[in-house]
Amino acid sequence: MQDLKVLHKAVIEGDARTAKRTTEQALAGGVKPLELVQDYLMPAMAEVGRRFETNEYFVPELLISARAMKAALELIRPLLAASGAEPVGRVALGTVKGDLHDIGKNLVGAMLEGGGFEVLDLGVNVSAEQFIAAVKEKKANIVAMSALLTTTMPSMKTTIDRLKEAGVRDQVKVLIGGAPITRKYAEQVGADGYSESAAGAVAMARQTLGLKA
Ligand code: B12
Repeated sequence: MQDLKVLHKAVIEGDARTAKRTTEQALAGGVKPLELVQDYLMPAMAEVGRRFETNEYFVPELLISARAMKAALELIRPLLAASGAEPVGRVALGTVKGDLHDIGKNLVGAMLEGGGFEVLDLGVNVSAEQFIAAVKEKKANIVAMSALLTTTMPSMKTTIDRLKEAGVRDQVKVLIGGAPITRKYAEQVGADGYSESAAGAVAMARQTLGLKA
């Protein structure tokens, strides 16, 4: 079994090929997909964030690290998905308007799929209207919004307000998350749930639908 620190290092250094190859080998060797995410990929991305904050990294480094993380996640995502059982709920998931960060959102989506939810991934820069359309047309019963920028957090409130105006707020539970989001903020904007992690998102989604955690 290879040393999985190689995977951690590959994401930090933005080496997508090594990240992909190491992930493939680890999965073939029986390492659990969730272990790869929680013990190697997420800590690596946290270190990338730390380097960015201390000006050791700039936007180009962020991008190549994000690409390496995605290369690994693409292999892991399908494995986290449910085994074909009836979905426990349908989630309209997206990064809010003005915001292009999608790594956390993708992890949340993968974890929700792993938790038995059907995920309608609306992508990034998602408007209130797009969330409303997913509720009305695709019958989503959870709206899950991600925001990484303090400047895009207000889009969450806008979406919740528009869901009310469209008369569908009562049909859905609203979950929010992303690095700048707090429980207090979730309460302020009238969301039904908040979690600081992708794993917590699954428990929160189940809880809001009244299912056992
Ligand atoms: C990678 C990154 C980028 C990449 C994004 C690539 C991509 N495809 O996503 C690129 C280079 C494109 C980028 C661009 C920008 N970025 Co940026 N970026 C980051 C960085 C380093 C990491 C974010 C990340 O992926 N984290 C890893 C994931 C796994 O964590 P996460 O997103 O928080 O998600 C977890 C939880 O929050 C939660 N979660 C997330 N969403 C949801 C949703 C729900 C419903 C739930 C329940 C939970 C949940 O679960 C996830 C898993 O546990 C952060 C720094 C940081 N420490 O956060 C800055 C950061 C977010 N970026 C920042 C900035 C300023 C920008 C730019 C404006 C830079 C620029 N000058 O152009 C642009 C904005 C572009 C735009 N319009 O969106 C700032 C934001 C500052 C602020 N106060 O708003 C940060 C904080 C860096 C900093 N300290 O200055 N960025």
